[in-house]
Formats: sequence, structure tokens, C-alpha cells
Amino acid sequence: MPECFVNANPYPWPYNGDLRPANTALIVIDMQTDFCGVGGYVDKMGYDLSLTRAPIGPIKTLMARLRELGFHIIHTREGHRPDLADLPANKRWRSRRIGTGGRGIGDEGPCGRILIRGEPGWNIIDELAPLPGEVVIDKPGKGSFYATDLELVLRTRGIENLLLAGITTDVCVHTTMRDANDRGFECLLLDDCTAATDRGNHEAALKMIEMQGGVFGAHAMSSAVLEGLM
Ligand code: C5J
Repeated sequence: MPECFVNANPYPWPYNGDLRPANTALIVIDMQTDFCGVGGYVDKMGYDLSLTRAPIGPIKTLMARLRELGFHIIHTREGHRPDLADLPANKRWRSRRIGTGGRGIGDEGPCGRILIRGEPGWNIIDELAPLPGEVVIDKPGKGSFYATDLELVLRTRGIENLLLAGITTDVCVHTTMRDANDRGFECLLLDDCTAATDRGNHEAALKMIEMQGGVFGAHAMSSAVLEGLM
């Protein structure tokens, strides 16, 4: 196979030029109503929804092209069991301290119980709905590997390269990227397909990746991926 690289920072990605549909997955992290929809958790906390909604269009475009080319597409959802058996007390306590009404994870909100599996707010938004057959990972934490079978799925499918999209850049996306990097996966975070609840945190999260020659991998615009694949 000829080598294929994406024009990325701080190095042309992937490191070995082995970029193929069979060994590469797009992971779309937590594009749920709770994180980018009206009445969801992020909205309730008082953050600017236009920030977490900004990646919807770029992800849609990239995902459509990658589906056409036969890349693996994997989605994640952050959420907890309805009986809250997997919700740490400190996570719940902290979530009740921010926003209006003292309501936090597990409490009733405009989109049902906040971050609870099966509730309307927990669903992936319609614009980015998984197709039948695409893997959906349900995770109780910020990282996509903790208490999930994501690593088993990736190894079973022979996936080596991960394209990271979704929200939020500084929390679930970065945690997933760091954990994936430690496991030996080659990671590319997509600048315009990710977002944080604070613009400065998004920028800082990109900058962190550039340290030490690409300490967790690299980052690039989705247009660079599309060009790299041509
Ligand atoms: C957060 C996430 N920020 N998906 N979750 O609580 O980043």
C-alpha cells in the first residue's frame, strides 16, 4: 500500500503513513442532547450551546465521507444506570453545584433525567445518529475505555489509528485520546470536529497535543483528513 498522510500538527499523521479504512476508526464522542441540545445538561449548567454545537456540521460532512470509504465509525454516550448504581457520589454532588435549581446528574430536567441511559437527553442528536451496525459504546465516565469494551472492539477489528471527534475537547475527548495513546493507538484529534464549553480550553487542549513532538498524537482540521484521503 502507498503511504498516506494527513497534514497535521505537530507531524504528518499517522506516524507510519499506514492510513486505511480497515485499520482506522472515527470515534464520535458524546454528541448527545445533554451536551449540545436545548434543555440538556450543558445548557442547564449555563454554558454557551453554540460552542458545543459548532462541530455538528463538520462531523456530519466528515462522517459521511468516511462511511462512503468504508472506515469504521464508533459512537460513545456518557450516561448512568437509572438506579444510579454506577454514579459516584462525588460526581453527582459536583454536578448539583453548577447551574440553576440544584439539579444535577440523575435529577429530572427538561430532557428527562440528566445523563441517564434511556432518557431523551442522553440520546445522540438526530443529525449524527449512528447507522445500524455501527458500534455504540456506553460509558459511565469521561474516558471511553474506562468500564467499557472499546479496547476489545478496536483490537478485534485490527484498528490502529483513531480519528477523534465530539465533545468536549478538554474532558471526554482528551481523556479518551490520552488513554488511547497509552494503549498504543495512533491518535488524531480533529480541531473543527471537537469543541469545549470554553473556547480557551479548546485551544489549550490542542496546544497540549503539540508538546514533546506530539505527546498524545497530533491534531488537524477535518479538511486536512479529506484532502489526505484523496
Ligand atoms: C463532560 C464530556 N464534559 N462528554 N463530558 O462532562 O466531555
